[in-house]
Amino acid sequence: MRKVITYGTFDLFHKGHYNILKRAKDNGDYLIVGVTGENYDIGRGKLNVHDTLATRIENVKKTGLADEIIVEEYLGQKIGDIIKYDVDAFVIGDDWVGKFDHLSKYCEMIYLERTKGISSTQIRQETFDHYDIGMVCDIADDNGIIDEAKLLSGFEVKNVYFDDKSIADDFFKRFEVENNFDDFDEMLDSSDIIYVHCSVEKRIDYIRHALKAEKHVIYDPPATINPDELKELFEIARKNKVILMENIKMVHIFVFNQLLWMTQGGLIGDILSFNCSISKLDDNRSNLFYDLSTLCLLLMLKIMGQDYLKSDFKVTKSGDDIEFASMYFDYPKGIAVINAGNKIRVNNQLEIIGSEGTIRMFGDWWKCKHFEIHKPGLSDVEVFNTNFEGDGFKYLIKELSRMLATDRINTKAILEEESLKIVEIFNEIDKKE
Ligand code: C2G
Repeated sequence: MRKVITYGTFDLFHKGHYNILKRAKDNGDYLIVGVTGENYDIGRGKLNVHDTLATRIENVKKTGLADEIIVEEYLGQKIGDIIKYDVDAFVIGDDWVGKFDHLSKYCEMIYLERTKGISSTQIRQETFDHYDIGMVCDIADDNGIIDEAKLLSGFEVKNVYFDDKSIADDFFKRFEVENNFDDFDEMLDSSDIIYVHCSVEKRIDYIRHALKAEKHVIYDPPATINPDELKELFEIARKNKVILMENIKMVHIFVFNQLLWMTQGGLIGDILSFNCSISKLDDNRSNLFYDLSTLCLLLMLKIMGQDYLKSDFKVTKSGDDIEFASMYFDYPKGIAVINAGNKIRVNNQLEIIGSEGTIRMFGDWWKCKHFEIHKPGLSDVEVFNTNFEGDGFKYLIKELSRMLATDRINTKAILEEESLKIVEIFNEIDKKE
């Protein structure tokens, strides 16, 4: 019996998919179809997948061509599958020509011509809504959104409004955006989603204005350091049924959930100490301290909770700008210390000490690419990793697209509670000075 294997995502199942399965089956007696798992697709940058794994498997099953369906979960699995299932031939479309030649060591490699004129990408473009993103900025930087939005079909940064017109030339040297508006209202009219990317003191007006115009908003947090103003923004968003989403990418990355699982699930015992530091010296925006410490505070609140007994802050300022602050929070079972510097360098790192182990993250820990668990007495270090290029904006937009597609504004993903608590902390720091 000749066994044939083929793989695919089979999203929005179409004629091209059917044809390749049919020809693969005709190539032997027994057909195994590997359908890609969701995490595998996300890991290989295929973020546009619309159908769930269950639907995609069901669609393959309905063809009646597959004798066996398996799930492809990780890079490299194909080699193991060929050996495990004793496969004679591997079939794949010719869009992959040359990419799998190394598998000819294990079985016959067959590339078949793709069916012309049809693809999942094309169906997605024709079927689903399109969202034009307009961005407000006061520095010649996009935080990664321009390139990363392109990875999700239906999303594109089309418009820009410069809060500071003098940065336009620098900006256009680095990025291509179709329309540059002189007037913010005009940009609002031409955009479905607004990304507010400017210094903290200017954010609230743009956000409020965009929400009142019933636009979805992504903003660099904090929106303000006044809790009443933030509550007002939440209210407008709710009333106008639009999404108000913090640009905090780490919460949309699966390593972040693993970190919560390890800490909240008691896997390193009681948390005795949470220590995290962050600094950024190459950004001249005023009061960047608030942006930087938002990341630290969010993680602290997620891991240690909101019920600390007391807090204290030591702040070093230059004029109105906070250069460095040390923040201290006394929890019933542990202590959290956060050091955030705008002009004063500290090593970026995170250490969470539990009664049964320590978690460490180095470098740009807020990207949540990896963390280590050190267990007392064990020489082995457990490492949790995720592989992605860029800043992670694509995962945030993916989440946004999920909310838009299901018409469900997921406040858990929006971090409303934590954002408010963070702004309350900032307000306290501000009052203390
Ligand atoms: N295909 C085709 N004609 C089309 C579209 C797709 O023959 N018009 C084929 C592809 O070449 C592939 C299969 O259908 O062999 C599944 O395509 P996708 O769902 O796009 O999956 P893909 O991303 O190509 O994944 O491990 C995954 C595999 O490497 C392939």
